[in-house]
Amino acid sequence: MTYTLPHLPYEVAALEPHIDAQTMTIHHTKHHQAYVDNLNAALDKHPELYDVSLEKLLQNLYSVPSDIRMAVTNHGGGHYNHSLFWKLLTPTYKDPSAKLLHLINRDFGSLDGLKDKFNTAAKTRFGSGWAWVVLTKENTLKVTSSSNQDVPFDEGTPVLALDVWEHAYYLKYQNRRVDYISAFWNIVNWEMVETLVDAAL
Ligand code: MN3
Repeated sequence: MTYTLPHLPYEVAALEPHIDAQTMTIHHTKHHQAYVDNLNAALDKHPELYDVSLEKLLQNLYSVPSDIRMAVTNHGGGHYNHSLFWKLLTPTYKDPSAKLLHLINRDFGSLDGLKDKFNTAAKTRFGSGWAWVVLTKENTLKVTSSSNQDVPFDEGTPVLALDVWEHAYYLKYQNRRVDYISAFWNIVNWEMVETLVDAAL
């Protein structure tokens, strides 16, 4: 089965003023769509790989045929990351539950402790990439970042993600990546974070 662009779980303007409708529209229907199209174009050369989940392909890139490995890394990663990212945003913000906050406090001291580490990772990722919270194999929460569309599976299971490619913020924030990062905390879907943590524990 070829990959298709997932629907956004909210209207394109729903995350304003933090993420504007024009950025959402272009990001979703142009950038994300291009990752989907390019992933399909690569897998069309080895259609048996449509039967392997995208997660498995990305976790075992060395088993992907070398002629499409780079395309699967970049466009498969792009499709995977954006599909996750849209779900991690919400127009109806709610603080983390007591249960999730307990884990956050254990591993970062406080929610502000998590935010500080994450903000630094997002700010200092040079060029294009992502900031992440992952749940490690030892079941602890950890902040990391990755370049391009790489997914940090070697560090753990992604449970929170922020796209820091310029295409994610440039129309509204221009060079002010820091302002985009602070705005992100108003639209984080902590319920989804908890769901992802629960599934990985
Ligand atoms: Mn993007």
